Order: sequence, then C-alpha cells, then structure tokens
Amino acid sequence: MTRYESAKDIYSAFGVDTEKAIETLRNITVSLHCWQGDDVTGFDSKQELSGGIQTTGNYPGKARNPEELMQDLDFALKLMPGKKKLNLHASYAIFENGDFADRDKIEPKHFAKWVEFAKQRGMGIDFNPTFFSHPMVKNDLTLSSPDESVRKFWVEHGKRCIEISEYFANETGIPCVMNIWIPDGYKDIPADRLAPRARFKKSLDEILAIPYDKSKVYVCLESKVFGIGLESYTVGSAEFCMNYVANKGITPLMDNGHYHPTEMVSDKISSMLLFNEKIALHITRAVRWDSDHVIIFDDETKEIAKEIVRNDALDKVFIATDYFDASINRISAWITGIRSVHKALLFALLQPHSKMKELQDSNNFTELMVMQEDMKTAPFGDIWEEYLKRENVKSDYITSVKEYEKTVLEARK
Ligand code: RNT
Ligand code: ZN
Repeated sequence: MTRYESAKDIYSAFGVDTEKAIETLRNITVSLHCWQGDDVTGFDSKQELSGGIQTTGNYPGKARNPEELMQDLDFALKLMPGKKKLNLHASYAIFENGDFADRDKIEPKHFAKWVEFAKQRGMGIDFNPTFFSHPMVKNDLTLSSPDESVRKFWVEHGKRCIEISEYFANETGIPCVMNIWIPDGYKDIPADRLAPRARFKKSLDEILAIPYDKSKVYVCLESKVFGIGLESYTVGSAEFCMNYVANKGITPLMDNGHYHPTEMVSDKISSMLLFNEKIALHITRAVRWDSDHVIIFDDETKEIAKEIVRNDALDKVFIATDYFDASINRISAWITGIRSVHKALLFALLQPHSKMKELQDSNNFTELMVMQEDMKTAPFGDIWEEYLKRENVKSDYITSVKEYEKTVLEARK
C-alpha cells in the first residue's frame, strides 16, 4: 500500500473523498502577482516605490527588465502546481523602441508581449491600474486630489486600464479581474474627511462611465486601513469601498493585510458572499502591519480557504496573491506563497464540512472541537504529495531554485 492509499483510507473513515478533493483543487485558478519578481518596481517610471507600501531587503538577483521577469516567472511557474492567471500592474507596460506612453496614455499594445506570454502558457490575465510610484502622485493623493489636473490624470489612467483589461479578456478568452487600489491618505489628522472621499467617488464614477463589457472585465475596489506615512486617514477605507461597490454593482476586494490586526478576512467572507455575486481576495501575510510577507500555510490562510470551500464559493471568489519580500530568494518566495495557497485549499477540501456543520447545529461543540483537532493531524502531507505528483510538479523546489540562483540570478550584477 502506498502512502497515498493509506492516507486515502484514513480520510475516508472521516467521510472525506481524497480523489474528489484533488480533482477539485486541480481546477482552481489562482492569480499570480508579477510584482514579487522585482520588488514592485515595474518598467515604466522606475520611481521609488511609493503609496505607503514597502519592500524590504536587498537579496541579489532581482529581475531588471521584462525579459528577466518573464524568465523568472517561467522558471517559477514550472515549480508551482495548479491553474494560474497572470496578475499584472499597469507599471509593467513594455515600451519598445522608445515608444514611451505615460500612465494616462497607455494602450493595449504596451502589453502585447504579456499577452503573448500568457497565451503561450494558457493563462488569463488580471490587471491593476498603478496609482503609485509616479510623479503625478501629489501630496500622496491621486483620484482624491483637490488638484483637478492630478485627479483628471488618474481618471484617465483608470479608463485606459479598463480598455487594456478588456483587451486582455478578448485576447485570452478569459475574463479579466481589474482591481483599483489607491494609496490616498494623510499622515496626520485631517480637517476634512468628507471632501477627499467625495472626490474619490466622483473619480470612480468617471472611470466606470466608459463603456465596457461587464462579462469580460470585473472591476474590483480594494480597501485599506492605513499605509506607511499615511497613518491617520485613508480615503479608500473599508466602509467607503463596501458602500461604493454595493452601490455600483462592482466587485469588492479584500486584502487580509488591510484590516486591524485582530480583524480576520476569514470572518468577513460569508457576509460578503451573501450580498455579492463575486468577491475578490488578495491573500498575503501581514506581520504587525500590512508587511506583505510571503504566504505560508498558517491558520488564517487555512481559515480563508475553508470559508471559500465550505460555502461552496469556489466559482464566486477570485483568488489572487499579493506579497513582496526582497529579503529572500524572490523565486522561492513566489513558489512558497503559491504552494501555501494551494495547500490551504487542499486542507479545506479535506475537511468533513457537512458533519462539522451538523455538530454545530446540534450544539455539539465538544465533538466539533475534537473533530477539528483530529483533522489537523490527519495525513495531509501524503495527499499533498499525491496532488503534486498528478500536477507533474516536483515536491522539492529549493534544489532547483538554488541551482537557478547560481546560474542565472548571480550573473545579474
Ligand atoms: C497595497 C495593496 C495593493 C498592492 C499591489 C501592488 O496595500 O495591497 O494591492 O499591494 O497592488
Ligand atoms: Zn492588495
């Protein structure tokens, strides 16, 4: 009997079908963020990262241009199981032969290389306008700026990004999830909290006024609690975004680094599911603040996955990763994070949810606790290995990553 067969029997005694779990997992798509590969630098303005987010560390070998980023992505993708979409930021536009266009003027053609890359690998593309790391971010404001020239510039950027998102959907045949996040806020106590939010609302209305096919582009809005240097006030707060999204019928996006430290996104998913056709997630790991550490197989990631799986919401939730660690090998960071999301999903798929719900409804919290604890030590690792095997992905990735570091990354000086 193989380890998988024996694990399968153990799970089966709990009423869990491991075959079904593996098959389901193989069909789940996770959107892979390109920005772990180069510390959120991008190729357009090459400005210092702004917007209250930060990458820390200076591990050697970061990708410096589209070719290197694609090369690294390709390498990393081979060591990641599961279906993937490519998640791009507008700042990753590729300008050839001096054909530069500023953010308010970017066009589909500036992403043609990415489309080619994604198509060749059978991936869809998700997109994010980039409202940071740019000289038109004035006094930390973009879409909420009182300066009309600034506000208009960013409205144009938003519109261009919807056009590019539709192009991605048309080219790949897969709908594009376009996420709006702005860093706008104040370091210190504002005198007026209303007007910036009113301007943000107006700007979003203007962006969404351009015609686009809603079955091809899902526009999302991501809220946040605070950023570095923007500690006292965030224009796009949770309440602002939740209300705006509900009002306009667009998609809410929750990033689990964007709440107070004891507030859990896993607890929010069920409420959001009851009132939205689709919801989107940025899965990350916040350590004391929105630090965007690499996702690991930790309790909150598992709990988020359980909420998606046991509420039968796999086709309602857009799952994306969002983290950036520059202190360790970036490719390993990419793989560890993505594998952790898949592990959490598999773990969730291997729980006897209906039995557990029954125990809850019959107020049998004693047995529920025992069962939840028992499931933690069930032979999960053997099912995980079987999943990797069926995905044709090696279990050990650090050996190949180290080899790639020696041969490719170390040469980037
Ligand atoms: C920032 C948001 C946002 C970014 C990316 C780069 O706090 O999480 O999603 O991380 O767009
Ligand atoms: Zn995010």
